[in-house]
Amino acid sequence: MGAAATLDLNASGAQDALGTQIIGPDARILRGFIADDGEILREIEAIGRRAPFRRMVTPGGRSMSVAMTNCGPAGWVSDESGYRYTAIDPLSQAPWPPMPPAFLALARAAAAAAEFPRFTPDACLINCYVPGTRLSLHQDKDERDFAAPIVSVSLGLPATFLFGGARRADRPTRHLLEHGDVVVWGGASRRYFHGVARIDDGAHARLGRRRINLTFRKAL
Ligand code: MD3
Ligand code: FE
Repeated sequence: MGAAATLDLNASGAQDALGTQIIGPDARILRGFIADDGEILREIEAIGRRAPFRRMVTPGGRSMSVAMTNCGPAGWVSDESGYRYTAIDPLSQAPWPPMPPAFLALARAAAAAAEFPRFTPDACLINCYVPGTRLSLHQDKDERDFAAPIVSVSLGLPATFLFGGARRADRPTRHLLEHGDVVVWGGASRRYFHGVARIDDGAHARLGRRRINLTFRKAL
């Protein structure tokens, strides 16, 4: 996409013919990017059997409302001693399940569509929300490589994504994320504050009373 088109979309918040919406510097929502969710959903269930979703504890001692697991060489964990990436799942003491080829292909295709070729994630954090859960405003700062984008995949119940700015006080814009939407965050947006508003009650045809979000990262 040329510079002029980019500016147009930024100014209007409009969507191009391919369903791409630009919401910040190098941040794009690819609406309905997932053509076929079957294999992705089967892989999530398989990962959840080997590395069950669990509510992690923050360094402040509070249990997060979102349940999490990981796949890939590195997994994000939080406990009393802090946030970090580990090769080993602390629950099983085994490596995190490998990143399924279908996950890697999806993350790469989305990054390439958002003009980040050669994205090779080594971590996939999988968040599971039930109605009533939320993710408060935060920055993702535990990765080593801030030049790499983050690719996020929304599945199941819809959510309102809160997209702030470089400072916590920056008022967030709100963006509805639905099943099959993929968002790519790079450039300056990569360091912006963000969160997820409380999930409304409801049931999704494929996932029931759940929202699952995959975030692909280059952590190591
Ligand atoms: C913007 N997850 O896991 S995904 C997270 O829907 C997280 O589960 C949310 O924030 C979720 O850390 C939002 C979109 C997302 C992920 C990482 C970002 C947006 C981001 C990093 C920087 C800026
Ligand atoms: Fe985040």
